[in-house]
Amino acid sequence: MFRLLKPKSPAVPASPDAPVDVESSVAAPAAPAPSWRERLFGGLARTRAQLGGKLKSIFARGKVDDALLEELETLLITSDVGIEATQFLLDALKARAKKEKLETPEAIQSALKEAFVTLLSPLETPLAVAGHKPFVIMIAGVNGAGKTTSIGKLAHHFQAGGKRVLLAAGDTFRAAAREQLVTWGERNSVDVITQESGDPAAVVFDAINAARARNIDVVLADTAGRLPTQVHLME
Ligand SMILES: Nc1nc2c(ncn2[C@@H]2O[C@H](COP(=O)(O)OP(=O)(O)OP(=O)(O)O)[C@@H](O)[C@H]2O)c(=O)[nH]1
Ligand SMILES: [Mg+2]
Repeated sequence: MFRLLKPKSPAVPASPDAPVDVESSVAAPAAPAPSWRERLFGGLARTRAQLGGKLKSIFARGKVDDALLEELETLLITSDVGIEATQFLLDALKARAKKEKLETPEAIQSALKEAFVTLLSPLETPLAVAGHKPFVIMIAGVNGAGKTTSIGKLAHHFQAGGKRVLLAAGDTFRAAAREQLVTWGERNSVDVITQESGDPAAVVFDAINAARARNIDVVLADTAGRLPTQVHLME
């Protein structure tokens, strides 16, 4: 019932939706095209420059007053930090400012950084996949959040740790999603279980059966984008 796509050639992981540089393949020798890593870090540098610039101007106020907290709140929420986490960070910064008189941009920045570390470090636990075989990870989330890209990265990570990986193309909502995952599979030399059409659950079911038969350690299942608050879609 299912189609198994064998990887064509091993290669380094790269963004499947990266633009194809047609010109460089036909034109006379030109400057080498930037690698995937260079393009990724270039994109991240732009984000960092924009966000960092805004943060810098907020910290430059030099004291934790209502205006600073308000600007910081807006920036955190618009950067998808989330309401609860933003409130935690603002409260922590306010309490620290009251106790320690934060009066320089550096002191405010370092207090915010520590509040972030307090918030995030309990979540930093190793992902132990040895307890189940296959260990199945279903990636769910909002459209465009980076699910399929993360699957590519995770596949590479698990393979580097000596695990056998299989991908399940459970985003059956649009054909391009399947092709995107297949490209990631090719880049990591990992098999991808797909179906021409149909039910995401059937694809994942097939993938798990295939994984059992082939002694696979980890199955990574892609899904179509959806809001986690849409309970019926999540179910
Ligand atoms: N800067 C940055 N971009 C990312 C990251 N992960 C993914 N992207 C980019 O975000 C876009 C969407 O990534 P996908 O992996 O296709 O997202 P998705 O959640 O699978 O999207 P849907 O399948 O449409 O719901 C692509 O252009 C990716 O290159 C990341 O960690 N950082
Ligand atoms: Mg996707």
